Amino acid sequence: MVGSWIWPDPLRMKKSAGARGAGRKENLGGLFMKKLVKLAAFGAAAAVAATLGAVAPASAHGEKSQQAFLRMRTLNWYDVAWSKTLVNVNEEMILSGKVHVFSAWPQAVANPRVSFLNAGEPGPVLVRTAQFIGEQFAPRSVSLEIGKDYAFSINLRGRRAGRWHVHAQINVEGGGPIIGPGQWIEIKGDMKDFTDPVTLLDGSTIDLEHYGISRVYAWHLPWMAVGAAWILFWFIRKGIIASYIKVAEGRPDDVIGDDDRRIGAIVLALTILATIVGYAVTNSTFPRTIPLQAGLQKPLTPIETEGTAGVGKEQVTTELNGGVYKVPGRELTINVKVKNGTSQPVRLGEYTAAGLRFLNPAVFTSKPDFPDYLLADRGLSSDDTIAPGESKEIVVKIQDARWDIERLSDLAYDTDSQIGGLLFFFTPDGKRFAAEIGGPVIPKFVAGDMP
Ligand SMILES: [Cu+2]
Repeated sequence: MVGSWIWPDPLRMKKSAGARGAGRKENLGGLFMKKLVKLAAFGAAAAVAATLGAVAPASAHGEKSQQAFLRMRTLNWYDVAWSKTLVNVNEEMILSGKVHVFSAWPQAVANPRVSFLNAGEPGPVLVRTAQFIGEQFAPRSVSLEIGKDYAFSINLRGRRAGRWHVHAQINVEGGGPIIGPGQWIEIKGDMKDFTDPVTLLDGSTIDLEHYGISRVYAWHLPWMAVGAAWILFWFIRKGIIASYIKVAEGRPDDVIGDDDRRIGAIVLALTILATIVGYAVTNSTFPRTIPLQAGLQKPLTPIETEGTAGVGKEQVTTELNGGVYKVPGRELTINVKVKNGTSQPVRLGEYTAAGLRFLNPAVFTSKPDFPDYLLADRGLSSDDTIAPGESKEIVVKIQDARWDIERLSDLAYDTDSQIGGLLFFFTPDGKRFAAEIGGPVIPKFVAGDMP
């Protein structure tokens, strides 16, 4: 559909090119057609740009496109919770949770030496007003240590009405965003009523939502107008690609005339003048400013919860003794050597990886509140009880369609078919102990029991 607009009739092109070659003997009709074709092409390009802009807010979950090993073997999210799923514009909610930094962090991903906690949302539909790692206010990038656990919480405030998928997310420098579990949040009200009051160091309060907005327009609109005029001028008068070819061939004088140079010099002078005047005016209007605080914040205190660090001396440790991933059945069977270093018997209740939770229904008698697309509440089976002080090899079966839907089954096609994640063990009185699990499993592509 678009193609027929962009590409002019080849015969006509040939004719007009020939006419130019014969010494600019184009008749008025030919000239008119050429301009029309160029305008049509310009319009089509604008239409394509507008369409691309309009389809941008897609509803898909990008995390699925990340490789299975990346999601299972980098950050293991757990206890992620959204304090509300329905908020009004201006209402606060808290996204909190814990994250375990996987010990065998994959080589292909940069270490989380510079990491930034964030909420993954489709644009600023909620604004962050504060965030904490442990007890520490953590608005900047932080260093996360391999093998440690961290608790986090993000204060969010409703801004744009709608139904949005909101994830916990940590951006790792050199590794990209690592996305945690997501939940649908409904925001009611009108963005027009949204305010974002912030108290400055001098005690005055401003509304960040509207602060300095006229300056933003005043600086951007003139530049955009100049840029648009520049593009339009070259497009209509000489053609951008034709001009580029001539300049590339070393014949800039064919394209750029004295008038062009004059206008260029005037625009350059105006730009420098605008910058100097703008700088002076801004400096005198705001004599006291500090630069954006962008350094690395450290050190952070990891948490010592029931996480893999253990509580006090009590700890459950595990070791992966091989496993099989049956692709047709979406079933992972792993042999795990468990050492119960606690004073009570424990049972395996949950396996979590890439934000997905596979629960043992024998331990979880009621369904916890968690996004359904990530919760396989009957996805894990394991019958063994491990006595205090005992070491025992157990067989764990993890089976659910979510393996496939969330594309963790892709691990069968990864360059190293390794799983990762956390196992949660529970004592009879409900105390929880986490243990990291990870290592290679063998993918199996045929159903049945044959090897
Ligand atoms: Cu999502």
